[in-house]
Formats: sequence, C-alpha cells, structure tokens
Amino acid sequence: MPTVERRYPALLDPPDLKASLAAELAEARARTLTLLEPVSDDDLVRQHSPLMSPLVWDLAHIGFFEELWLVRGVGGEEPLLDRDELYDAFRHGRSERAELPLLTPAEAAAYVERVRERTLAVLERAELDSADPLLGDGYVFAMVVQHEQQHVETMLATLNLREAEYPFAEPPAPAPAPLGAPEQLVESGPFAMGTDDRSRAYDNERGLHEVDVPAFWIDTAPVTNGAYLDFVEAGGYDDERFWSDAGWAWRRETDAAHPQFWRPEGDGSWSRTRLGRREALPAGEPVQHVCWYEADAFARWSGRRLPTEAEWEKAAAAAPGAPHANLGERFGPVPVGCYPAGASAWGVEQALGDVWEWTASDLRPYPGFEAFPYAEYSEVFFGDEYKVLRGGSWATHQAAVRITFRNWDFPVRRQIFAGFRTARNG
Ligand code: AVJ
Ligand code: FE
Repeated sequence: MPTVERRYPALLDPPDLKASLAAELAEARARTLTLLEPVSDDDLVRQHSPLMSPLVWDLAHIGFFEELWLVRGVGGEEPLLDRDELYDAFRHGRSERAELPLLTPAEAAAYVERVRERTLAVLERAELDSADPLLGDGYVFAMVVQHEQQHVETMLATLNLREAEYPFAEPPAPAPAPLGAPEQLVESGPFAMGTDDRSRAYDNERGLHEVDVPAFWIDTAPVTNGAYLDFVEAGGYDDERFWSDAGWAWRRETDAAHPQFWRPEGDGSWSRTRLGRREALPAGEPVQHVCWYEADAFARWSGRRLPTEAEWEKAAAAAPGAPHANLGERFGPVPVGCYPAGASAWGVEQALGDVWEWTASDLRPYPGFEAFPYAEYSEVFFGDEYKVLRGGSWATHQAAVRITFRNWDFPVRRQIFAGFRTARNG
C-alpha cells in the first residue's frame, strides 16, 4: 500500500496539495478494497450484527458521500446514483439496511470506481486557494478522505463481530520498554483546547479556547488486559459499590462478567478473539471492548476516575503520532511501552493509536460552535447521551485522528476498539 507523508496542507501550494490529496484518496481506497478483498459476497451482504451495517452498505455509502460532496457538490455534476435515500445514514438504521434494495457487491465496487474517476477530474479543476471554507486548503477533499478512513474502522468492527476468522497478517510488534512510572503529573494551569484549523479539523474540534485545568495525575499508558483481569478476578463485576446506577443496571441486564471477546478457559487462563482468531489473552496489551460503564467501574475500583476530555487533551500535548503510534497499520493493539518515542510533553504514552480512550465527558459543543459543513456530522449528537472517546485506535488511519479529534458513542457500546486510562486529582 502506498504511504503518504504526514502533511501540513496550509503550507502546500495548490498543485502540491492536489497531488497530496489525490494520494490520500488513493491510499484510502486501497485500504478499503484490500480489507474487503478476502470477504465473500455472501458475507458482504449479510447483517453480522444489529449494531453494524452490511459491509456492502459501507462500501456504497463511502462512494455516495464522495459523490454528494465532491462530484455533485464541488463539481456540480449530474447524479451517478438514483437511490440516494438508501445510503443516507439518517434514513434507515444500521439493523434495517440488509433488507433494502442495496447495490450488489459488484455494483457497489463499480459505483465507487466511477465516482472516483469523476472526483479526480473535479480535483484537477478545483480552486483550492479559494476563500470558501469548504474548498479552501482542500477541506472538503480531506473530509472525504477522513470519512472513508473512518468507515474502514467501522468495517473492521463489523468483521470483528462476524463468526468467521478474517485472514490478517501483520509484522511483529515493536519490543515494549518498561514504563518509567505508572502515572504522570500534569501541572495545573490553562491550556488551549481545540483548534482553529480549517484544513482538516471537524466542526466539533473548533474553536481554540482556553481551559483552566487543575493539577492531575494520569496513567502513563492505557489500562492493560492484565490490570483489568485483576478487577475481574477480584469480583469487580459483582460488587455494586464500584458501579454507577446506570452502569449497575447495564451490568444486571447484560450479565456481563468480563470484556467482550474474552473467554475463561477453565484452567485459570483466559483467551480473547480478534477478527475471529482465538489467542491467549495478552496481559501487556491495552484492554479493549469495554463499555464506558466498565471503564468507570474499573477506575472506581482502583480508587481513581476517568479523565475529562480536557485533561486527556492537555496530557496528550505534542504526542507525535505516526510513525510513533499504532495507527491504521495493524490488526490489534500492541503492548504498553512499545512507543516511548510517541510520548507527549507530559510523558503520556500511546495516547494516539492502540485503543480509543473513554473519557468522563459528555459530547458537548465548544464555545462558539458552528456546524460545518453539515449538522448531521456532530451537532445532532450533542447532549448527555454520548460519551467522548479520544486518541484513535489501531484501526484508525492517521488521516482520521489527531490530538484534538473527538469521537463519541453510547456508554453501553463495546464493539468499538475502545479502552481507557485512569486519572486522579493532583
Ligand atoms: C464519529 C465515529 C461517531 O461512525 O457514526 C461516519 C463517523 N460520520 N460517517 C460514525 C461518521 C459519518 C461517526 N463517528
Ligand atoms: Fe458515513
């Protein structure tokens, strides 16, 4: 797969920016098609979980989003698809999509290819030095790249829920180094949260605003399977004291006794599956597939708490990201300590990559929020229903995450590649 240099679009002249965006579009498409290549047509059209779309829906939706914003929007061209409502995420819930008259796998593949041809022609003639915030710095093209990369992660979550093993191969993980200290002190003081960037950032990351954060301690690395297993074996799932009211209700209703994809082997050992492959539970890797309630209960059991998203973002300051982070190139997390060179200015490791990290915070707009370019990306999700996750996972491409990036999900969700780290007051 081609690799793309990390780029700073505002510093590129329009011709170089176009070449760079074309390379990013190509890289996203190669990742999509490589991922789906080993999946049979039957598994592309099937509903693997009520929580997820059929994979063939994601594929055509990737093309539809691109057609809508770039071919019809920027290019002003005629529709290539006459079934818009099928691929509008707000028209039909994920669990209903397999029943719709969707494009077949072959039709969807041909459709996304036709859209891409038109996209490249539109890019060729686009005026990226425009003062229009949609076109300027190539924002809308980068938005389409991010969208496709986000859906690759969604498709990985779907493949992870299917019974069959996905035939993945990956290089050995880097060798972990022992963490210097289990937690880091982040000193009190204001920090600049969010961003004013208009080349990449989503509306929910804007604008840059000062937040005063009292001193706090935060885990150097995400909580590991080994540490989480101590909570499981100490009876944490059966002790109401560690759970919030809503968390305890979830725990009783689901009968959960450990993270999703874990299995006790009867001899005292544990296994987990990833993409359908069963493996001995790796003690040193960050725990994943815990919901917010489980993360919160673990933190309370440890005498700690989840960090707020302001704390998380402050602690992650200057974390360099790829290539010093596990982003978009493997099929699971690597052990903690594998990326000492990825440490933040405060000594926090693996903030970017490996697992999304649940924070204590609800998804709310920053001061002065303005929906751009469409309210359905974030604005309609603001409120107290969703918890914010930060930092991206092993399944997240570097084009679709940054320190200011905000992800969200319901506090009951476990199928995403989410773990957490804990904090305490300083
Ligand atoms: C930001 C991950 C919550 O998957 O619902 C994809 C991303 N938005 N297409 C989602 C998204 C539109 C979104 N999340
Ligand atoms: Fe989408």
